[in-house]
Amino acid sequence: MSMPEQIYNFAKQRYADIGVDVESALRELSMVKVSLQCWQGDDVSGFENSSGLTDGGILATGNYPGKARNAEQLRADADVAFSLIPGKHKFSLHAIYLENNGAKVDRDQIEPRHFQGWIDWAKERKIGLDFNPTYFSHPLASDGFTLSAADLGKRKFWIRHGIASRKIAESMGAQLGMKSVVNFWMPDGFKDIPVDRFSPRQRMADSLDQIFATKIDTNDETDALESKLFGIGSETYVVGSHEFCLGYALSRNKLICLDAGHFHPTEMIADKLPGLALFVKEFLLHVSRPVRWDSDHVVIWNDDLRGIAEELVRNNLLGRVHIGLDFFDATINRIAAWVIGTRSMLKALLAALLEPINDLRKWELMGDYTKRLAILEELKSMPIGIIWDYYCEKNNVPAGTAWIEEVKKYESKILSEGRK
Ligand code: RNT
Ligand code: ZN
Repeated sequence: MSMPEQIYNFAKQRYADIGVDVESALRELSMVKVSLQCWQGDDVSGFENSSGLTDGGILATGNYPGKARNAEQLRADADVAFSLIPGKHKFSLHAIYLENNGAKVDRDQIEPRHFQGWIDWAKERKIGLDFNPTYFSHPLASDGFTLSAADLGKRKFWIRHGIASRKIAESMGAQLGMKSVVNFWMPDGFKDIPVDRFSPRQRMADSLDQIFATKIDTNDETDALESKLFGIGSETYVVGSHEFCLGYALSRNKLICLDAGHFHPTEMIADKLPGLALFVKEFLLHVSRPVRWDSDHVVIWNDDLRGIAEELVRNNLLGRVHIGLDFFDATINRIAAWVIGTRSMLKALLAALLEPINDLRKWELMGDYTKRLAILEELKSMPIGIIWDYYCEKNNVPAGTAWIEEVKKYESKILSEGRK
């Protein structure tokens, strides 16, 4: 049943009463692209071999049935997710999601042709693609070092992987007419107390410099660096710490990628956005949900997410941010995970777009913190759900809870076809 016009008009009027133009908020929302992470679809396994996620300090837990085992299945699953999310978005691939008819291609040998299936798929759907070199789940990463490895042969292998990845993204960007963001996340680090915290960073910076020395068309490709506080097996020391990545990004004109799970538990990435906005041109976000640690739970519409969306909107940063999702939960339906996370991200942005920000700023400047707090609190119970449902309907995707049934139907179908 679609929503009666009066209901939407009533909600719209409630916002107009506090000076908010709903139609213009929806227009802005429709321009936002969220990059859905391919790795939620198969627990970061990829299609290189059957061993799946190994080393790298990250962990997918759970054994919910029906995970995608090949690119075709993963694309079919992503199609279902996209059909339940309003708007046109992007898909983020890791290098291990290559297609080569079962034959082994090592990481330093990957080429655009190994991703042509993905590019054709994206083109048909008018979505963009982002890319990630994979610096984990590989014998040459199993001792915990890649771009910062002391062994030169190993380091060179990973440098070649970085260059190959950028070329693939360049081809994606050119073919799709939409810039592809390459995110460099290296798990390199020590479990226990190192005596030399400097040399690995020097080596990593040098490796990155070599990777970025290759000329790539900046209309088609751009690069980001993702920092991390710790990982499983790198509890004491991570080469790519926040200071390292931020220093590198600022000095080399690269994007900084902020992952919501990569900081101390009470440290929010939301406040880093206005903190950095004066100094960096663009950001990449890995919107994730840490629970006690970097657990990569499915993103929900909680205060952390509200905060991120508010800072993006209030500081006019939507044109300077690439919003990527990063979670991988194998205990629930993986398509539902994408849908829940992406819809939550969009709802948080909608809520931020529906704030009477100019008035709020005015009251803050006048020192009227009472009014500021009162209005912020009242905003939470404004009829945003009605606006959201209207937006979904307008974009021909299920409003409210109706999408859940669609996922269930698809699940029964693929399980009955024998997917385990
Ligand atoms: C790991 C990083 C990284 C990965 C993906 C799979 O802690 O967040 O972004 O999650 O590259
Ligand atoms: Zn991340």
